[in-house]
Amino acid sequence: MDIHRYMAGAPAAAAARKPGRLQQVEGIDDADVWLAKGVFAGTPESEAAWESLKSHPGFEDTPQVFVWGKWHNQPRDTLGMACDGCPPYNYSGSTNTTVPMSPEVTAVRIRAQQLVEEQTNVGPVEFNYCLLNRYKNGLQKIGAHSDSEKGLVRGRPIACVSKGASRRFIFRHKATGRKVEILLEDGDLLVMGCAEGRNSQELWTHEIPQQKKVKDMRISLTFRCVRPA
Ligand SMILES: O=C(O)CCC(=O)C(=O)O
Repeated sequence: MDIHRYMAGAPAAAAARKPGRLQQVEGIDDADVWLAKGVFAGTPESEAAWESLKSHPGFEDTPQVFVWGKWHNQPRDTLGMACDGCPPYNYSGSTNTTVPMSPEVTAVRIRAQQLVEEQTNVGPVEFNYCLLNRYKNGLQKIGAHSDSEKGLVRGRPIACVSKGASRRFIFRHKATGRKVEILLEDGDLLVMGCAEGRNSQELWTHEIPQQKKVKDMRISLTFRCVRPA
């Protein structure tokens, strides 16, 4: 397994990375997957979002998703937040409880959009939906899956901002089974590209495994471009 621990002070690969810039994840050579360490660590907009989401009402506990032809429990809390006019988004067979996007999450969305436009080759992006995942502790996880692109604008990336506890994030190549692992820490921005020919969702699965020693909460804000109805 390729393990890339892109942490401050870590050796080799991490040392060569420019802090705070989106860069291709090493070990993933056939798809676009970019990571920027710490760009949302301690920023006013991300801290306000974190504070508001930790106890935000309306999260659905342990939603069911349809993966590999079966329904599975997903031990985490989820909530969708949508911009005005965004149609309902169907995530892996289930439509999440969705509320209007809060001002705090909107501020993170706008900054994430800017970073993606400035530091990748995907062109203009308009994220209009955020699927929030709240993992109360390391017992909560998300199994190996790739995000259904049904209902999303074709070729648009998915951007994920991590807040709170550090968690392992494992990519697995669908054809070869090869694994690439990164550590997602507070403030990291991960961008999974979906451009034709380098589509990370088509070629790789991703997952967050259980880590029993992790006692703290993590929340991910995953921004998507939902196709207008
Ligand atoms: O929490 C994360 O960083 C990953 C979430 C995820 O895989 C998803 O929303 O599809």
